[in-house]
Amino acid sequence: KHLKEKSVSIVLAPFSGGQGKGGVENGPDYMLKHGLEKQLQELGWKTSIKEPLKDTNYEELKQTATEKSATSKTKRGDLVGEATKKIYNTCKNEIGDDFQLTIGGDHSIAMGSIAGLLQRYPDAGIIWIDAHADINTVTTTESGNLHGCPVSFLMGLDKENYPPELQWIPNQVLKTDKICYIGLRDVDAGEKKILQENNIKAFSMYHVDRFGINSVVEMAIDHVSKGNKDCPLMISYDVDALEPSYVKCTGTMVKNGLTLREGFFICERIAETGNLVALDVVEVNPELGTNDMDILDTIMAGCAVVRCTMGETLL
Ligand code: HAR
Ligand code: MN
Ligand code: MN
Ligand code: MN
Repeated sequence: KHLKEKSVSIVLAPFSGGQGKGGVENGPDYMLKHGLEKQLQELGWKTSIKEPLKDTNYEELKQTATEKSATSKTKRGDLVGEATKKIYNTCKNEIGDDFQLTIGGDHSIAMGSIAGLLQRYPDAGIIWIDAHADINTVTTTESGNLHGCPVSFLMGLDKENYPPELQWIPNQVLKTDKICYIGLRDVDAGEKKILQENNIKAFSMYHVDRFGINSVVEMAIDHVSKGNKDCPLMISYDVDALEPSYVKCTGTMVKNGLTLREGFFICERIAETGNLVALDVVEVNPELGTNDMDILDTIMAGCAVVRCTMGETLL
């Protein structure tokens, strides 16, 4: 409906500064080596690759980052600011009428991909698949990791405390009633308060069990679409939403997650609306695998999320 042709821009976001573990910056490489681009071509997509972070010297950045942001409560603010702003500019200016597929990297990259998408589709609804709510503010975060904060930054919550490097995010670009979560099961006390106070729609694993995944996805689509049957939709997919026995190579595993089928069904059902315009796949960290099987499982799950979103299982 929204795309003129079946063409996808694959935005590579090999970035790990939103959290402390190395390796998640290799997610895009592993997924491409697994054949992701060819898989999309086989589904009839014209593909092109965008690399907003290609010329970034991270070693240099990391040095200044530790010095400059030593006083801030959030970690590596300038690193995250620099990387997400580049991703933002690419997503805002270089996607045209393509589907926007962003491959992370940790979930802080969604500050760039979602802010960018919302410049092109200001009305888009965001469906956030995750074990975590990622809505901590500078004030509430206990870890200081910015991958636990992207949603609050996109909403302009606690803006007076933003690290200066993240001031570029357009103010309140994401409205509190245009996002819906599925899969939550590890939400900090401060985050629960923010969700409640702002009336933000969230389906935890409890709701998945209570209503079943089909009803949950239906309610999520309805909520973010606000009565517009043509509302553009984006999925921001953290692979830690999935049950860790299938997805071990991710930085913050939480047990009792979505089954693989539930996780894929979410993508398939949203794809079926014909309204999808963008997808993030994040937190694939191949370096956290202790054997090749575990690594392959996680990469395969990440690639399958992309294919299910891009129409593989629709007849
Ligand atoms: N809530 C915790 C924090 O803010 C952990 C969240 C980060 N983990 C993620 N994000 N993978 O989805 O630090
Ligand atoms: Mn998560
Ligand atoms: Mn926790
Ligand atoms: Mn996340």
